[in-house]
Amino acid sequence: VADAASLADDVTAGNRRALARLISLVEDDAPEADETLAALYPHTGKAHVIGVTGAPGTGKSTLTNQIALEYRRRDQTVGIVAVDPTSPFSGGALLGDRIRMRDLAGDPGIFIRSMATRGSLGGLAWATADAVTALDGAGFDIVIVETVGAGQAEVEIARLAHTVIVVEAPGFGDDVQAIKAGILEIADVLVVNKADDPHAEGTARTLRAMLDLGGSMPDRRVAHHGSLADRIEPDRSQGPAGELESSWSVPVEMTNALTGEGVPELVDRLARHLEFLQRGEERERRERMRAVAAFDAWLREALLRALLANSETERMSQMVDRIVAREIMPQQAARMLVDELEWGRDSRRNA
Ligand SMILES: Nc1nc2c(ncn2[C@@H]2O[C@H](COP(=O)(O)OP(=O)(O)OP(=O)(O)O)[C@@H](O)[C@H]2O)c(=O)[nH]1
Ligand SMILES: [Mg+2]
Repeated sequence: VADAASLADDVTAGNRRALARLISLVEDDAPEADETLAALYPHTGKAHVIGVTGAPGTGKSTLTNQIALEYRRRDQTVGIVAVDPTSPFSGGALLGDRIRMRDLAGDPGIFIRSMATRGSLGGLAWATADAVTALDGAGFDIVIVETVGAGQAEVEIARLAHTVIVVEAPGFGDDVQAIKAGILEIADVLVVNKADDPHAEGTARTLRAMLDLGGSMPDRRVAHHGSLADRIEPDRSQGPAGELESSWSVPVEMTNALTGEGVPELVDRLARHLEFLQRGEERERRERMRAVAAFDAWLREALLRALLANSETERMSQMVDRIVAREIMPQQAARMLVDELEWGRDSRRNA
């Protein structure tokens, strides 16, 4: 614990090696990681966390590089986490990212880290959240998380980021089919990158039309039914987003990430989105929803661990036998196992 506290101190003091070490601990899912993050946690919550997502090859890394350079011009420090869920299969892509981000190398106001975990995509999402906490605690003004838009990962990013940039690229002409369903819903800012492409204007027009048609998008940041959110914040977590949410209209920006054209305007937008969040209760609403979602997920994890630690392997094995023999259903077995625990019975009485 003393080690964790001193590592946390080093991180908050701006020691880059300590920060790198902490993120490695996070990636390895080491026990010291949690202790260090816990010590760091009171120092967090200051960074503007920006998610950059979109289909492969749309220019997310190149654009992230430019956004970071623009923030540096504005005297803001920037931490970057590049997440590649497929990295175990394409180590080369990460190397490519590192090379493209070379403009930023050597600048103490920048910290870049590619995340790779051997675990599941879910595990990667948590490791990324912890890396964001680490960068936030290290005092970076801006924390950018780049992920390939791959289904659930987009939603996880939306939970993590204050501002979500969805990057699209032209080249599909005006074909709306090419725009992945669902991804528009998590965008706070849409970017058509590769503005040098003759189809870029058309793509931007199509996106603007889609946004107009969509009206107020359902907020996908909501938690699922049967979650902690249902109990704690039934009004906030379900149903249409609040008035404030709908008062932000998603802009479509055009950028050329090779030259940096359009990037200052994009960064202005990001700043305006942060102002929007801070104006009303929107930031507070999002913070609470993030807190509830994280609490809910960890609660499930902790409960399962406690249950497994307190249940006889033999007993569980018997239950599996009975399920296979069709004497009891899996849900009955689960209920029975919980009921057999002291605290399981208590919780039922209180429910
Ligand atoms: N013409 C043009 N090419 C661009 C632009 N931005 C990026 N590219 C190129 O598009 C390719 C992909 O760029 P990346 O930045 O790696 O895209 P990415 O979205 O990070 O890719 P993944 O991380 O693999 O999903 C590279 O060859 C870039 O040089 C742009 O604005 N215009
Ligand atoms: Mg990339």
